[in-house]
Amino acid sequence: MKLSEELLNNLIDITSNSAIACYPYIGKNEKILADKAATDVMRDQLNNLNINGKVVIGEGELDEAPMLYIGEILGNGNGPQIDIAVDPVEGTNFVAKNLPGAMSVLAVAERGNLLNAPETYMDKIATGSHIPKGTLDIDYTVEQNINIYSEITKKKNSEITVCILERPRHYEIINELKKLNVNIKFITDGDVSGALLVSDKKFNVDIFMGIGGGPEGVIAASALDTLNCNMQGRFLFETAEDKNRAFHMGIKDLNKKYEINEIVKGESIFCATGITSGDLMKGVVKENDKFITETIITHNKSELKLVKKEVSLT
Ligand code: VTB
Repeated sequence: MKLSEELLNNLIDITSNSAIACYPYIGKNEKILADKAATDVMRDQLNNLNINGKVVIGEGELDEAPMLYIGEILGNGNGPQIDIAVDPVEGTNFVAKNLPGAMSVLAVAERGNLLNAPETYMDKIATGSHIPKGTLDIDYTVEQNINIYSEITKKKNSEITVCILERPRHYEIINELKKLNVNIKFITDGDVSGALLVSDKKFNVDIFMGIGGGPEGVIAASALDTLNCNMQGRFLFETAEDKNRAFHMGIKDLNKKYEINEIVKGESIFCATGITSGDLMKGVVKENDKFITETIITHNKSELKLVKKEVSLT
């Protein structure tokens, strides 16, 4: 095991502190300030670690983002070579409007093991570990996927729930699901959390599908992989410029359908602290002279662990 327990604990501290940095902005309608507060803390603290880190999923690219851009080198250089995916605030709208489900997220893997994802969309499908790998497929119709799922699980359509981002681009899928009498869990943002809902029966989500952010897809895959779940993804490019940029990031086949093990390889850690309370964990709570945070962490085929932390106000 190359990713150490020490690194794991450091990551919990960092996402906790970046979630706390966001706390003053909850419900203030200031997405950019919230994101900056969390990003600054995450960046500073990652830079203090004994790692030779490289951001592969970041807050934009060098020319457009002052912090945590793709390709940025982090850490003091004295430690393992790792790839880092950062999402200091997953669900900036949730923080701005004080809605459930915002979290601060980091994922790491050994160097070269996390797909470099461009800032573009990704078509995704994910299921839990009870479904054999390669069973559902983004290239099948909605009906085919539902039929296969129903056959394997012996669930009627009316007992199946699909989670999907509520967007006009999904109207066709949504109509199809309605026709099939499948239940829908709509999410307005935050499709990292949405995808993770397939990881445990208690969340009552059978399948996650639809088009969301590519970087969010890679981050979700890093958690789903350690939990033995399934995911497929395919980048979608709107403009020639998008395609060109992706090509230069090393994506040679722009139509490639990625299996989860091509998105994340080997050992990985996924670490997310709640900013506002959601399905996965509670948000930051301020109590007298301390903050209380909840973090979920996965590592190397372990269970999804929930860690509570108390951080004193200084
Ligand atoms: C999703 C969601 C994000 O972007 O990836 C979504 O997880 C996709 O983009 O929280 P659109 O909003 O354009 O559909 C977010 O909502 C925001 O980054």
